[in-house]
Amino acid sequence: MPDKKYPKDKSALRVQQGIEQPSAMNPALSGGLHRFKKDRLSPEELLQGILSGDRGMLGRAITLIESELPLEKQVAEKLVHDCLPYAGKSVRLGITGVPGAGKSTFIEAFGLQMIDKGHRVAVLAIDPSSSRSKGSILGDKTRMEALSIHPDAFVRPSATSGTLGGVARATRESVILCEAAGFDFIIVETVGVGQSETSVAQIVDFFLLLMLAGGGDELQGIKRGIMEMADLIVINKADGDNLTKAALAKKEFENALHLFPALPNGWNPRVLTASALTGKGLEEVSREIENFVNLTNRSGWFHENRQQQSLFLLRESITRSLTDGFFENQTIRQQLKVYEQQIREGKISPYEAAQKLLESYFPEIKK
Ligand SMILES: Nc1nc2c(ncn2[C@@H]2O[C@H](COP(=O)(O)OP(=O)(O)O)[C@@H](O)[C@H]2O)c(=O)[nH]1
Ligand SMILES: [Mg+2]
Repeated sequence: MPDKKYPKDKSALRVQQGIEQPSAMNPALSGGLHRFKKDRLSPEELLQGILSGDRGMLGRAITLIESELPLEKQVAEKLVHDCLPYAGKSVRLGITGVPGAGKSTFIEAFGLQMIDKGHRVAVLAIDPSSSRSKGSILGDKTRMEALSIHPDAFVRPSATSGTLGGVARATRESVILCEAAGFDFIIVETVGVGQSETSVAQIVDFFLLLMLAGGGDELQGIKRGIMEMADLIVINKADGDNLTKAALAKKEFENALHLFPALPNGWNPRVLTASALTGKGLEEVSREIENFVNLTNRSGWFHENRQQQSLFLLRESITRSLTDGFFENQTIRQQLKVYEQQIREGKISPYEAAQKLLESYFPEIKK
């Protein structure tokens, strides 16, 4: 639904142009960052922009979050901190599925439906694989075109090639900024073939797995672990010749789900069929999410789960920083080589070597 009141330079599309550059690129060579440098905004101006719901400002702020440059990282950290009091008032939906399952098409249709219901919808599409091509991103942009330019939506595909932990952090902090900007329905899209969905599950409230019917292997390389995380499985492309196959697949997935242990929140994940193309079944999906939110709000689990996620991220972040610091330490690197040789020669047990290395790094743990 193009809206003449919102010129191109105000839409999320403008922001996306900078994303095709790796964020670690020399700023002097990168159009996006260079533009930022020329008319650099203060953290206060960015904060005000975000709080007023300005999507251009939101996009610039997310660029800072994704940046590897120390100065920009610093500004981003302050922004996230200042946005926290305004964040949290949203439903966070994670969507995963193999490439081609129809995630982008689904999000376009579903996002517009949620806007019709009065929501403001933000979409963060992440793919941690560095191999993701420019073409694929452009494909997503065209598949989410109507949503991208809608004044009540913000669409942000990120082709970041950072570490998994880094990508998860950037996504989580982008969610915070989107919420502070007044978006109350956040969709995080990931490709369901890697490990990214495990970290996305720590960011979202509701996890939707998008599947296809037929094609031989019913599980389509989706690991059992991912199915276990799903709060809802949707068989997409249930249209045209595909209807019977979709109904069959629905049965198969229902049977598979029966074998999984019950979820601690009392929720029973269902299997639905839908067509992102015709819009059929999308209403049921939104009703399912609504039921989930109502149920877990009443039981207190919704809030409890977010707290648990934050505590998990605290520990994970500490573990990562400690591990990185340890293995990057020059002294440790040298000692590690020596111990590795001794382990090969059977002179020392790996546990003893580990203890000695840790004592060398943290002298205070020595008994
Ligand atoms: N028939 C049919 N095709 C669909 C449907 N949803 C997506 N597609 C098509 O499937 C292809 C991949 O869709 P896309 O949204 O890019 O998948 P993604 O890789 O999971 O994001 C595109 O050609 C879509 O037009 C659907 O519900 N029915
Ligand atoms: Mg896609």
